Amino acid sequence: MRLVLVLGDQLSLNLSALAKTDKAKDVVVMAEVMGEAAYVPHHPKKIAFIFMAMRKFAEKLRAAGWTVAYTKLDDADNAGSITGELIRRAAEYDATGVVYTEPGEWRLINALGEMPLKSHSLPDTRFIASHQEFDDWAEGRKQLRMEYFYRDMRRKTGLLMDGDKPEGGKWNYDHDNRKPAPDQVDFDGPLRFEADEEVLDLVEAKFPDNFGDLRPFWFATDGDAAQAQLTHWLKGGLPKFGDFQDAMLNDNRFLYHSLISFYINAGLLDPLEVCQQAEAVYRSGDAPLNAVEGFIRQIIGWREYVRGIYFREGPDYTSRNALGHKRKLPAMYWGGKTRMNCMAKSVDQTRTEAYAHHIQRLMVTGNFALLAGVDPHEVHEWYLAVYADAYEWVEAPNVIGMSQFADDGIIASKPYISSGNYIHKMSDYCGSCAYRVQDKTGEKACPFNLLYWHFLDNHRARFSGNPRMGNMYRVWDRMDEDRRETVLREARQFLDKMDAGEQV
Ligand code: FAD
Ligand code: DLZ
Ligand code: SF4
Repeated sequence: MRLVLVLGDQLSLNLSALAKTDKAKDVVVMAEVMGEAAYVPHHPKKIAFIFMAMRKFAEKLRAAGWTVAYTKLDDADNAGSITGELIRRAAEYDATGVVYTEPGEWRLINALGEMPLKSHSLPDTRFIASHQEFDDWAEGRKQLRMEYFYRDMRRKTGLLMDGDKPEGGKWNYDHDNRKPAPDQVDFDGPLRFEADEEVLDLVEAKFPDNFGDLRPFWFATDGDAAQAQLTHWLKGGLPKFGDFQDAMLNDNRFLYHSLISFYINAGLLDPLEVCQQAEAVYRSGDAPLNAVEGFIRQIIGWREYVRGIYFREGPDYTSRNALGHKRKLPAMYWGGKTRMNCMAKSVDQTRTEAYAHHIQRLMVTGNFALLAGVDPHEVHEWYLAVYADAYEWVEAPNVIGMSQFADDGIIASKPYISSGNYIHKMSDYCGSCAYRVQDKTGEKACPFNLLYWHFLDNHRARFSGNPRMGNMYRVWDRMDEDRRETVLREARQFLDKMDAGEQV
């Protein structure tokens, strides 16, 4: 008999390792281990979500006829790591080897590869593009533009296609999206589900100092509940998803977002089925094309594309630092007080929900870290820890590549930076901030305004030749010299204050 490893983010009945083994003979190994629960200080909600979902999935496997050797975190004989557990179970069951589906992090791929057991790794077939397909697409291209990859995925899946043409005549309806924050949100956010109290008590006892609120815990922890959340959102959230995708509000954390990344990434929902359900809503006339195309693009476009980049670029991707940034991650990321309302709100909801939506991650916390010159590896470890949907294959390209430009432009053709203006346009944060977004210099100047020019000035050699950034340099160069000096001096003063641990 063989052991079949099922990891905490592989909770799908159609997992390749399950499909290629025999429930009459083989034994599934699932293990809650410190090695996975503590390699970064994960948000307590993320740990609880994974443990609850793993326990329910083990029951589902047993009901389907599998033998499951399940180890709880506080079991006395817990070996503490995935490989340790496999070695222990191999001796217990006299197994001839281990079959597993490729994990989503190089760290674990390498550990499994070095294990002193006969093992067989299978591709993770829960994605639309295989590694080979992505590499074939990428080969020989000067720039790996997501948009072209996405079109191939549309053709491959047949989603929103009208014969061999894109539905409606255009591949991408982003032009119709990105409206500023609405006055009223007529969708009541995600469904809330009951928690497993035993797991909550366990996580509370074992991870008392991790950043993040464990309670109230509301995530879905099995496939049926995750589907209920999807159904709820397809009806109430999808129709306006496109319009307000980039909006941010003080008093609404979720707007029209789907809140399904945790579920898809852990295996509770299948990405292709999710998109097919969204397309059905469009076909029945209940959601407009701009919303549905925008949503499907995030999943078969961005999600697949970032995974392709992670595996193509290899294990050193997370240590890249093309801009040479060295600053330590400021205390405000761990809840330290800040006068910047946009940062305070984005971090606060990260602490309570283990969730922030895309624009908060990209244009608030990511933008600030990049403008302030924070070491991208520290930024990467923060995102990997604090979001319940974070595993390296998806987090690292978004952080190292898209947000921090640390991969030197593989994902983003220019850095995602902005002054306070963008945040002001897309949110109501600035109205209740101690800083003034209109002020470019002076005591109350919005820090994003100061740091924006400071960043451009610092990286002139790298970016002034970028055709998409020439305009910004021209504006900067046209400012009179006194003003430029004031901006740079005030930016440095701000950074010095922050580094000294003072509240900024
Ligand atoms: P929605 O806004 O409703 O979008 C629908 C779905 O599209 C998501 O559930 C997700 O599956 C997919 N999606 C959207 N954008 C992306 C993207 N850029 N990459 C991959 N999938 C995408 N997403 C993660 O799943 N895990 C991460 O660790 C993660 N880290 C991020 C870090 C940064 C700096 C940035 C800028 C983005 C990150 N994202 C990550 C992408 C995106 O922010 C989240 O997928 C999204 O916010 C999840 O919320 P939602 O389910 O409500 O998504
Ligand atoms: C994230 C996570 C956590 C917190 N705990 C476990 C665990 O105890 N057991 C497990 O099998 N998986 C866990 N995971 C998910 C793994 O870290 C994930 O499978 C790898 O990082 C690869 O994506
Ligand atoms: Fe953020 Fe600046 Fe607006 Fe304050 S004024 S909320 S710091 S963008």
